[in-house]
Amino acid sequence: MKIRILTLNLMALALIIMLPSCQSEKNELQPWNVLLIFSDDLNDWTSVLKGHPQTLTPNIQRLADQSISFTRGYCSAPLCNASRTSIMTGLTPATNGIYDNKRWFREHEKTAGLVTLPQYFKANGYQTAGAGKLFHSPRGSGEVPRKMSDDISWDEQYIGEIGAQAPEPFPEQRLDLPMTEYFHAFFVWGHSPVPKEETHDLKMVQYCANYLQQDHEKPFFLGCGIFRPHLHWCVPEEFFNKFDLEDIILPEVLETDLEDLPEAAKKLIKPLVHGQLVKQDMWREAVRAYLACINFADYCIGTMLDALEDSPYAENTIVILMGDHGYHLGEKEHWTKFTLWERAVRTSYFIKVPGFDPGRCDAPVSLMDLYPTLVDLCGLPEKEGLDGHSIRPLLEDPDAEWEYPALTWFRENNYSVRDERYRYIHYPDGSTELYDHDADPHEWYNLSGKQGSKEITRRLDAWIK
Ligand SMILES: [Ca+2]
Ligand SMILES: [Ca+2]
Repeated sequence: MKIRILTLNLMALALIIMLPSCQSEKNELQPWNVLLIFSDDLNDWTSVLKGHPQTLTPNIQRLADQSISFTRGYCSAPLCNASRTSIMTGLTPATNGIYDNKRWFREHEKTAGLVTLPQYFKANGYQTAGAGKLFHSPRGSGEVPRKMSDDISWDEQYIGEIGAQAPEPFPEQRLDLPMTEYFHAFFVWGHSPVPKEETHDLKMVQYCANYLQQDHEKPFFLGCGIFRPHLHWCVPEEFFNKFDLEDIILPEVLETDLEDLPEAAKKLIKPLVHGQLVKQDMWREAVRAYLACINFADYCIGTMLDALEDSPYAENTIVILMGDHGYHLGEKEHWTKFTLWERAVRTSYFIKVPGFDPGRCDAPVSLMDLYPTLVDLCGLPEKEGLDGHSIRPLLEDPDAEWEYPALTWFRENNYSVRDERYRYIHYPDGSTELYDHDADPHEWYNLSGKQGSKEITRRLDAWIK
């Protein structure tokens, strides 16, 4: 009898040892669920990162108060498709070959069979549900609507009308610009004609809220892709009314900022948009419209957090909130994304893990690190071949040693390396920029070629090579 009990005890011990580490510590409510919230084109204009002094983001603050807030969270590409493909595949654009918004990874031989982050959870016992804009699949053609999704990644989906840019706005302002169709069609802001409950974003959030009210036999991975503050900047009037146009503070700029930029950098800038906005006295209006859309996204996030808190999954769900890249609103006379400066590649990035202490982490991390991090946290088998690194050590101790810089590509051969202090940028013609964030948080003064810069640029460049 004694021998049998001993054998049973040994078996139990062996089982405990065999369980993934996260299942034996921190929290008895495992396996954990995952709630991944994207906010499209959200830069660092949150109350946490203080990218703009007037931003109103009480719900993001509420989540941050329970999370590790990454003050240096960077995309691997400063545009939707390439960034999201990198996040979802755990690979850099240099590895997966997806640098732009046109190529869809499922349509290319080399990447068609990649297993995405949610797909990997699906293959390892999770139920996956995706709502709204999580992927950025190519534009639909003819009668085929744009889906912004990857069917194989999800057990169930709510696509809604997110890709349609709707609800159709009543634009107060539509810039009359002699420029490309793209900007003429997109650079629009104004009040949305429908009440907030009827907006596509909140309908999508409602789907997620309903999902959280259901009983789920398996642990789940729920993706919630909020479309704002992406253009058009059209949200219900109440969100605009929170910001007095006369009082809007413009981003800080240096008049001579472009003078020390290489030609390759200047080519990325859209001075036409900026020039017209200034000439037509619309810079403030545009900033207000972006702030209104962030506040609307924050409202959606709050609705999502309320739903989680009122659900049976409040205590055992990992919550991630991230933008997919940063955003310029006139800095360096540039608008939108598509550059390698801090403005376009830094985004808001928060991860809440049940039982982990909240805090701030200043280590440079990549959004691409999310894949290995979630696999690690949830005790899934290690996924071979990912480019990112699990940031679990930083979630457990935000001051932990972290050796990796954040790498970003824009098209092939434009790339940037960011460590805790410096940003280094390299263009295809060999020209470079270097900024010291300790002295120059706005990246106004290009140190490339200056005394002492060579060693720093060589060290940072080696990460790409
Ligand atoms: Ca985006
Ligand atoms: Ca400059």
